[in-house]
Amino acid sequence: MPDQQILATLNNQFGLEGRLQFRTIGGLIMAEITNEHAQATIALQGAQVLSWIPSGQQPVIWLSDDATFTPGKSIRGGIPVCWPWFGAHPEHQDYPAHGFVRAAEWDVIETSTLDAGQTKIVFRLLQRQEHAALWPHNTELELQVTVGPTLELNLITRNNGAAAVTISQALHSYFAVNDISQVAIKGLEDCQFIDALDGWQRKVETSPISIDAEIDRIYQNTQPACLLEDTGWQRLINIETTNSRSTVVWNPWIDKSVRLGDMGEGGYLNMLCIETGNIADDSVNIAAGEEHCLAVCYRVESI
Ligand code: TA6
Repeated sequence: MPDQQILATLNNQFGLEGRLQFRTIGGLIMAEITNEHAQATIALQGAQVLSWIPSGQQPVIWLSDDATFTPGKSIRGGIPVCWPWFGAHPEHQDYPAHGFVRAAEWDVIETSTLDAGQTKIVFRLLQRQEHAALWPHNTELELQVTVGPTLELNLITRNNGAAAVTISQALHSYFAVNDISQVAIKGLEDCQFIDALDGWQRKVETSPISIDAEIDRIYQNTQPACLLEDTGWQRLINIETTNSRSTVVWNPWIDKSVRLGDMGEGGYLNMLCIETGNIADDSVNIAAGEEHCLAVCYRVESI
């Protein structure tokens, strides 16, 4: 159970009356946000958004019914931050998949209410001794999250070191869908993708994507926008990105869900990952003293 003193200090320093308070779920501290536009929950571990529910809407972000909230263990669902490498580490297979920041405790450095009533919270992860063996670089990471009629995330990498660094990254978003058989992804047509289920072969997308089996694809050189059409819930989720050239599409379906063990009963039927990032050919080189900002904005509209 997190230290009650830490909780009290967080609420004193960063709580917003009636809009943002910190509390614990399982072994983790969460920021609970409620404003006139939406509700959201964000874990300090991984600065991981776990839910976003615009007023009068179905949840947009999916969280597994079997998710666990254990320090140091990544949470199944929400928006995990994959950084500074996506997937398996290129050289060290024993390094944690998707990097180490999703299991690290981030600091809250700012909270505020914006003019139109949105709630903004900023998290930071500075270089730490415990991560040095995995990532011997003087970098700092900041995630700005704005909760309102849209959900906006800005992931900023600052290279405070004397040498350039190369990263791959993703905002590994799990979207909630009414029924996986009634969705389509549009905007990735004609893009090349790496098929992680077929020997990492490179192929080209020819049509809007519908899902009827396990899928795990890394689309390269993608456009700044795509959308998730959910005819079951009669809505479109618009995904607008900045400084992102890769999009990952993932659903574990049945067998992989069983192997993962925390997807929940039939969870794969109600989630779809569409991840905004820079991966493989689109990895990012950041010069000494420079910074890079990966941004995404989710906007829901009825159809
Ligand atoms: O983003 C897709 C992916 O890389 C899949 O290969 C799958 O492993 C998924 O991420 C989940 O990874 P995790 O480490 O959270 O189990």
